[in-house]
Amino acid sequence: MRMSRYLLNTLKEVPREAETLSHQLMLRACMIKKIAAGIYTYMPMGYRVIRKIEGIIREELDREGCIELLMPAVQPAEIWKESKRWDFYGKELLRFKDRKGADFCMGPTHEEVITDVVRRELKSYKQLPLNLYQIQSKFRDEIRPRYGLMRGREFIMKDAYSFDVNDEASEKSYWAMYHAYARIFHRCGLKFRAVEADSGAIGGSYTHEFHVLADTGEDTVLSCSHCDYTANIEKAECRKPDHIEHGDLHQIEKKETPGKKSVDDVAEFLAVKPEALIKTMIFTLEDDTAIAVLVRGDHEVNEVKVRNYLGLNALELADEEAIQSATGGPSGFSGPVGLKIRILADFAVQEMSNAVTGANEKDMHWVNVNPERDFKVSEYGDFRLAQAKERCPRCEEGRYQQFKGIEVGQVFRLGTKYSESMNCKFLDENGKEKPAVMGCYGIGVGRTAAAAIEQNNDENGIVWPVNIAPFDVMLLNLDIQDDAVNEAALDLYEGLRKEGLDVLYDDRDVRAGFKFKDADLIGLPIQVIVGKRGLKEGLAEVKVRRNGERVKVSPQDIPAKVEALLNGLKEQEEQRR
Ligand code: 9G3
Repeated sequence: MRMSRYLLNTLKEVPREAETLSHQLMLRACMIKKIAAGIYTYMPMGYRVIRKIEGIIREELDREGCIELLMPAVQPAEIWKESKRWDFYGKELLRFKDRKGADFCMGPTHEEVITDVVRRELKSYKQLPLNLYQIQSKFRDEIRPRYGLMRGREFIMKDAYSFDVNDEASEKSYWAMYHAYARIFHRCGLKFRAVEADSGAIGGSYTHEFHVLADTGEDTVLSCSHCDYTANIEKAECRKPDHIEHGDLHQIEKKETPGKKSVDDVAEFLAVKPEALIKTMIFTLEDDTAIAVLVRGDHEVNEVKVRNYLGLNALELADEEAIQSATGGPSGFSGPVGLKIRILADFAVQEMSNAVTGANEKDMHWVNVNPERDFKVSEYGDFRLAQAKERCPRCEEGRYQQFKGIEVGQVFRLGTKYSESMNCKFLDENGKEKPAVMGCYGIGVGRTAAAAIEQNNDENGIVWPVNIAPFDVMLLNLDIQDDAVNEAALDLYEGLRKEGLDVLYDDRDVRAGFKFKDADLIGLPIQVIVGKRGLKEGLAEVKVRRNGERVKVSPQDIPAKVEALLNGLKEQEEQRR
């Protein structure tokens, strides 16, 4: 492709609305153009990356026996009413009426549609296992779309759905997709982790998220340094603390702590360590009852763990009024002593003695508070956020390491949630009617491209992994006024394409320096540079974008040299761990 004929106007300045690096670079390299909040046009070069990622996904899923189809983006409300999700989702589900006043939504996901498709086709267990997938635009009306393709409102997702005769078969499908995902992300040249994630209140089922490691990732992931236990911080389990033999329990005493609310302020004022405090969080449940959750002063409540323990879909921190009515005192001075509401406490609280807690009274705290003597805990559990460096709950040697991740894929066990509610059944070998056991699997295609940039860049721009680069080679002609150089450049252009390589030929009438900057910004893996000076020595130059390595080669050896360099890069990138 010739740059002079292409649609690729790079930007020198960083657009101010772009907060993350990948968003800045995608805009500067003219890969995307925003048309509305969270809604983008994939510009020609950006779309080539999308197509490369889709190609890898298709190859790996087809190899697994998955079958591609394409479902509608517009979905009728009826099937969402069957699955009882029409009233469950709020404004994130973009709804509208057609000319006859019928209700529709822009599909944010396709469980209902695929279950409707399969229930019409499925009769016998002999048709299972079945794994159908599509690569399709989704729409989720995010309240704050940001970071470009990372959190858009309309985005391209590969979503797959598996149908099996029973849980055991469904488990096989789940792990087949799990390993297919690992192959996909390795081939995309990404360093990633499969992470045990929170599967919501649905007990028993589990899910893994695939995170690309990047400091700008929004998710926090904890991974054991020794065994391979890796979990999203929302789910990461905490090792139960070792039992501590208490010393003697002192007399409880109320102390004035004027205006001291935070753990650090109270600890400093009373000259104790934060871990001597019991932090009391008051939550209101869906039915407006209040509960208290206690954690040690140096720990944080893990709301997802509490919500799942209670089997709730929603759980929120009590507001001032709810705190007042539940504890009798203002926020910032809450404590368990004298509380009439249900109290959950993290295991670490069980090992505390002579602790400090709020006195449910303005500017007052209790000291020498002892669990069971001074307050009753209804249940102890793992209710806190795990932290880096603490011991792994799964093995004896390891400690948690914390890293930031960008979630690019998810694999879910769905069980019969949709097949029951939407009557997607089959006759088993005994002629008995059974609901299909389902799984669903998503990859954010645009988000994978953005995550690849977050993980592959330097001060000059993008450094594309070979397998998802929009082109293989950037061919720079430094002297387009010179016939000999033009002829050599065209020969190279043809020679490289004959090797089956995708070439972007910078034949623009601009200064060399400008071409070098653009080549580094756009980030193709290999640059081939042809100019008068080099040709005088009968040489052209090859530059590897990732490490800046340059080598002068006679033009006729360039295609083979480039092919070899690309294969070497591919090798390294696919082995990334
Ligand atoms: C909605 C809206 C937003 C949503 C959903 C439904 C997330 C919704 C979860 C999933 C699960 C899997 C198949 C591919 C992989 C993920 N956000 N989810 O169901 F109506 Cl507005 O989408 N679906």
